[in-house]
Amino acid sequence: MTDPSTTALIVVDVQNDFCPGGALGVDGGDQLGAVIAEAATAAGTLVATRDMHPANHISFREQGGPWPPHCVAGTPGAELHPSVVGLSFDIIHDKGRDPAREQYSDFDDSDLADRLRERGVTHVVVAGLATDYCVRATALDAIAAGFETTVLRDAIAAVDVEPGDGERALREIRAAGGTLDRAHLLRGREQLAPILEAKVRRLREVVEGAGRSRAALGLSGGIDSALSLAIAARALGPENVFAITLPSRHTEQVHIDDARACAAAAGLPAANFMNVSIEPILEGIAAARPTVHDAPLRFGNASARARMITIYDLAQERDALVLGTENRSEYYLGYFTRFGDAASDVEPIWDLYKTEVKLASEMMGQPEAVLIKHPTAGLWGGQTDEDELGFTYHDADLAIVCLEELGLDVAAAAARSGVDRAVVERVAARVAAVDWKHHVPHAL
Ligand code: VGL
Ligand code: ZN
Repeated sequence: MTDPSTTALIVVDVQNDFCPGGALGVDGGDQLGAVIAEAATAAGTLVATRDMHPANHISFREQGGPWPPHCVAGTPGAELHPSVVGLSFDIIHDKGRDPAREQYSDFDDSDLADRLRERGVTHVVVAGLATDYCVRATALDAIAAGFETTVLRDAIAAVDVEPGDGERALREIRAAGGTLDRAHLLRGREQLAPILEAKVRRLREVVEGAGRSRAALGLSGGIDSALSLAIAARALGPENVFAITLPSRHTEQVHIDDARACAAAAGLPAANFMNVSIEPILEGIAAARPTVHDAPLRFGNASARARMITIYDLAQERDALVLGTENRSEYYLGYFTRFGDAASDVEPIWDLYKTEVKLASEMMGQPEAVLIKHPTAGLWGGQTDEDELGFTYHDADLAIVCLEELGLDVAAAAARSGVDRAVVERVAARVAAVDWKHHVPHAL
């Protein structure tokens, strides 16, 4: 992409104290090593920075500062984390040694800019910790110092003292003229493995936090519900998960069989899998709303809401939380029914794009038949999502990452992703058209 000889990668403060278990541990801080190592191969100059404080630093709580003591020079917490320690850094830059000054930026009162310029660097790529403090300040100062500046979105992690701090910092960096990129537009197995582990852990915490031990969800025979189920079975034990498949007249037998196979693959006892037709509910709806059949979309939405009522009642009967099955692709494309499949207590796969869901389902041992099937919302006979949307999920996923996460325009998103420009345009139009669905209800 860019010329390595004029590019420096600055690995900000990936130190033991900023990783989980450290004095100021940042969630995911220990997971950046693989992406950083990859990014390092495209940079002619590799810089590590370290927060390096005296024991009486002004930012520590005992001195009236906001932080617990961290990265005290000479302690193990101040050393580079093992995930990056093996890289051959050209420059190791320390900051924060003055007891009386906070220094979040590596360019603050330092010769780093000059040292980079001496090496012919014009482009600075920033990775590391923490997005909302030292990454933010370092990127903003790199821009101010005249470097073309890129923050690697998949090689950073935020403290998020207030939820959203990390995202706000990235918006600020873009507004100042910086750009965002990712080493991988979509995550592969290596990146997904720790994410799935974390989901298993967090689901257990959330269910326990709600004073429950069980979860219930609808199974369609597709990969999204299969993955939510697999995560739940691992988190709570298969005996504590209830799965129900809810066919209508349009549901082909193969999907019911696949749903049963998913439940079996996740280890659910046979009694925890239920198959209940929603036709009686649909008849009731049609009695109240005789024209519900007039448009496939109306009937489809009514079906999704009929399923929601059934799942919630099952959950209440079993004292379970309801798991949703919405993924990131459906979220951005607005491909969900409000109060239907979008209704849930927990969304286990909300942050995963469809392409990633497929890989994750494979990693969690879901059946081959489910993995290779064309995604369908099952709203009417023969329906497939990709026919209905007019593009493939894989293309949509790449386009959405570039448009929404990197903030690129259509032309730049097409160039970065390799997806046909006309497709990117269609995806962008759809994402924009359904944006209102993420802000409902609109309170006036
Ligand atoms: C940092 C808080 C305190 C950072 C340093 O490296 O982002 N954050 N000191
Ligand atoms: Zn510090």
